[in-house]
Amino acid sequence: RHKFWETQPVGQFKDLGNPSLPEGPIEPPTPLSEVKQEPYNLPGPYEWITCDMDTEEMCSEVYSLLANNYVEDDENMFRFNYSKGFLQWALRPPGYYRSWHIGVRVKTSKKLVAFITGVPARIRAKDAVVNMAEINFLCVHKKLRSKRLAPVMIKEVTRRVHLENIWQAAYTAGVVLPTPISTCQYWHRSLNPKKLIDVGFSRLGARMTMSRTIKLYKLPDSPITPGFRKMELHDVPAVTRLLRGYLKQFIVAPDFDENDVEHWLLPKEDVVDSFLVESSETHDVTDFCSFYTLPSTVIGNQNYSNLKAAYSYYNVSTKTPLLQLMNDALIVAKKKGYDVFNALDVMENEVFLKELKFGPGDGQLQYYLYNYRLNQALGPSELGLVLL
Ligand code: NHW
Ligand code: EN5
Repeated sequence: RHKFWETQPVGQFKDLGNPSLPEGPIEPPTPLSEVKQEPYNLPGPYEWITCDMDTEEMCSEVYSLLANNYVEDDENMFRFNYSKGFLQWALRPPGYYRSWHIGVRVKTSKKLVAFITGVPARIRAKDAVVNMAEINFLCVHKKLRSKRLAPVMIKEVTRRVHLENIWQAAYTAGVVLPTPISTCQYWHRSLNPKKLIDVGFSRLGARMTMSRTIKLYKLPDSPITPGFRKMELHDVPAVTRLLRGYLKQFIVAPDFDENDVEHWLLPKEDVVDSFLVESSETHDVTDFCSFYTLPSTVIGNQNYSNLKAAYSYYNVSTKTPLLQLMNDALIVAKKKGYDVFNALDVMENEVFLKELKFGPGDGQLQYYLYNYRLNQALGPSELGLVLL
């Protein structure tokens, strides 16, 4: 069934629920001198390139490939439209390797036709903090699908990760492969219900009129919680402490230090938004919430071409109830012009989803580890990791 994935060091379906297999690395590292020194062979017309995401030209080429060929929903109505600024942010975290930003071009025309990336991350699984690659943005041009290019892309990124002496990876996908560590559900909270219905993202509920629907999703003009404000550079140490303390409870979670928090959570316009609650008495940071911006192209609509979506990222509540904190996140997202606020059922998100009028989407997200076995699948609430 999975001619490629059956050859890879990942949990196999036949081994599901076999407790005799040890947790941890599936295969040991090999000496670096034994890692293949040359790139894998591509079909004749194509060549590998390393993408320099510092340059505007390269960023634009990658942006266009993804905008036209990346992930769509199951009815092909929407396609992710990651912005250039988002791609630069996602691909250049602390300690990133340029060699992990991999493109495939047509030799003759130089046209970019495929892409895959990795970025380094420390991820804790149970008690072990493991150096991993987070793999994302795997994309093959629509006209080159089903030619088994994806396995070559995956083997090449694996080789380049190995060359940095890293032997594990984490990735998510909408499709089921051997074998998920967890299956998560997407939930959606309408902020601009009229537009969402007009573009076919959502439907008018049974026994609902447009005006009742608009009223149902109405939100206040500004956040409710006293001391709720945008995160600033000087907050990095306090947010790092808060987040590290919070993420300890999950079975799989990133191990963020201050550099990571500065990169991944300091607000960046139209890329990532972060807010915190500062106590008026102690000036302590007691609560934190964040979301990233990922618009989608609306594929065949007369009236609209884009959907502006916020995706729940990392949230921590110690004093403000999570429900109230996330309601404030919805309020600021609405105020900033987002059409919809999306979230997965990871971490403690279950406690606010239904209450804050999120509804389940038609999409799921599977989480995977490469070359690392966990003995049983995790519930979404045991996951403390959000990939972009
Ligand atoms: S998930 C988003 C993936 N991208 C898209 O869905 C964009 C639209 N689709 C495409 O561009 C986030 C193509 O359909 C792609 C497949 C390129 C997806 N992950 O070339 P063939 C990520 O980026 C397997 C992994 O003929 P294609 C995460 C499939 O099961 N494998 O197909 C990426 C089959 O193998 P099998 C996937 O449609 C994680 C083989 O590819 C997959 O022309 C990557 C068919 O290849 C997916 N999303 O191209 C893994 N989709 O065994 C990283 C299909 O079943 C692993 N396949 O025969 C770790 C590496 C690092 C390790 C370091 C130690
Ligand atoms: C790796 N970083 O299917 C990412 N999205 O539900 C790659 N559905 O937006 C993996 N089909 O349910 C990506 N509206 C996997 C996800 C791929 C994209 C995807 C789903 C997630 C989605 C929308 C639109 C469906 C359009 C028709 C959806 C219903 C919203 C409704 C709002 C009101 C309350 C009930 C729900």
